[in-house]
Amino acid sequence: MHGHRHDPNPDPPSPDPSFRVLTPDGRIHPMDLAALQTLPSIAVDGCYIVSTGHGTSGPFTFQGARLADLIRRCWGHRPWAQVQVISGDGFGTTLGHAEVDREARPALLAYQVDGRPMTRAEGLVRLIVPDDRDDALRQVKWVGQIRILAPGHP
Ligand SMILES: Nc1nc2c(c(=O)[nH]1)N[C@H]1C(S)=C(S)[C@@H](COP(=O)(O)O)O[C@H]1N2
Ligand SMILES: [Mo]
Repeated sequence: MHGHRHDPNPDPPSPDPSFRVLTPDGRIHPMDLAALQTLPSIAVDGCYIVSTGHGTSGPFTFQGARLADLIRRCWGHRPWAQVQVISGDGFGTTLGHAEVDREARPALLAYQVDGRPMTRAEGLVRLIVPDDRDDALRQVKWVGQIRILAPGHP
């Protein structure tokens, strides 16, 4: 997994928006758009994609499932420490409870933008960390794998 690419990749790694969730017990939970859409849907407005190298876009209203709800669906209420969200092109980020469990403007897995379905080229399914301002480093397009790490994981 690599961090910042100053030239963000414009090309989806594959046409299929399905992804997998890996839980600390070693299980793999396949997820597709239909499964994600069975979770409660929330909309977060006033989101910007910020990058020093190539400007800012937005504001956007992103809509999708809370990452917290997806974690709960796959891992219940068992403890976890961090969650890695990695795309098919190797871009990724690590989140903790601060971004995931907040009541207002939590991290979400977006499948709509400005009230219409997001295209694959726009990042479907796209991680949105709504108030992150650090060069779009956490706005992971084309989520491919979500890895839940237990407390004490190295
Ligand atoms: N999968 C993936 N997501 C990514 C990137 C990338 O290269 N691959 N680049 C990031 C960076 S640096 C920026 S600025 C934004 C650009 O988002 P946009 O292509 O929607 O403008 O995507 C972010 N998410
Ligand atoms: Mo960027």
